[in-house]
Amino acid sequence: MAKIWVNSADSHVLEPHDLWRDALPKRLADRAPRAERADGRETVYVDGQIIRRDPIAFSDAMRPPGAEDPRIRLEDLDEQGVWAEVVFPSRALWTTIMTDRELARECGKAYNDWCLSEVMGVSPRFVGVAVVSVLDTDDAVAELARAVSAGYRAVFLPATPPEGRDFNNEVWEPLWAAAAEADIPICFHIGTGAEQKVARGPGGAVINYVETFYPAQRTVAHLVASGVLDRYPGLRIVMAESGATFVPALADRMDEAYRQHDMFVRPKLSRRPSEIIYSQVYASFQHDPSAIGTATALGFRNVMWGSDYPHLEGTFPNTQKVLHELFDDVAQDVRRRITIDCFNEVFGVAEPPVTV
Ligand code: MZD
Ligand code: MN
Repeated sequence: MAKIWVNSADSHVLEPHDLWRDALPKRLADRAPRAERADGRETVYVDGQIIRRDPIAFSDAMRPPGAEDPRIRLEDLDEQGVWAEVVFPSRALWTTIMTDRELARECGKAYNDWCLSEVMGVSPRFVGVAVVSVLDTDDAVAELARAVSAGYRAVFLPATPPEGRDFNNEVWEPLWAAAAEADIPICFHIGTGAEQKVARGPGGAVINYVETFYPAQRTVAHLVASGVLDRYPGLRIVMAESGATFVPALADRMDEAYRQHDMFVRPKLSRRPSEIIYSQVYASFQHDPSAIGTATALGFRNVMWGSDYPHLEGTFPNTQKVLHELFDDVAQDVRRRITIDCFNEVFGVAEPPVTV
């Protein structure tokens, strides 16, 4: 089968164990995210919180050598047919559940410096996302400016905001303004927040997996209904690993609410929620056939494919098989939009060597 070359809007890098120990003073490094293994399970400690006990087999299944070594990663990308990829953190995701402002700020900065030199510095095919504080907007704005001047073209936020800082809260306003001013997208990744295992017992694994995409829907609803995206029409947001098929349904529901509950709606928007969503909201998926129908039948064109390398939820090592199953019967312009042009529109042009 001919190789389908694509760009990917979602992947992860596994940070070295000693990243924060080498970068931060001991009083902070001791509280940075760290994983310990015992009795076949992995426990992650973050500033005194114990937040994850995954069977090691699960964690190890997400650690092909390319997860930690960008040069090996490039070999995997070439073999899988992925040209450029947005790279999210792994352990640094846990900065989003910290409660200490200084710790969150310094761990994020250390990650950003490491990713800039050790990942993005290896190849322009890696588009890193800068971790900014979710606890303090001034810290977040300062780190966004520092990261952008260093070469970052995107910032990361969790789809689950900290308690008391919902995304419709005006406390975030300076960050929205700064991202719009810098003309860089904000990438909200799912699976953040302190606990992903909300269900136990029969069906638990599937229920928990589905639960992780609700915060993405909530984030879009908050940022659109509160007028953030209306106030900054150039600001783009990306829902990473959330799937994309929910977006038109959410847009319809928000239009219905905006119209039928008009007497309660504030702020009034200059455009219908769906118009804002269809122009400024992007979302990535890995395997969903319904995501393509969303683009072709429902006209939501901000659908981005993502590999989620190296995670189990991703397509590695079967990316070409997945891409052929998804796109072999799809018009070339639609395939190109979903696998290359959307990425280029949001993250800057990265043209794969061969675009069939
Ligand atoms: C980033 C989040 C994603 C998820 C969570 C899982 C399935 C279960 O009694 P019990 O505790 O053993 O419960 C039994 C049960 C089978 C119900 C439960 O263990 O649901 N296990 C695996 O953890 N599912 C929902 S899926 O949260 C989005 C996708 C899987 C990888 C994921 C956990 C990653 C993410 C995301 O924040 C992280 C990270 C660094 O990589 C993995 C782990 C950790 C969390
Ligand atoms: Mn991901």
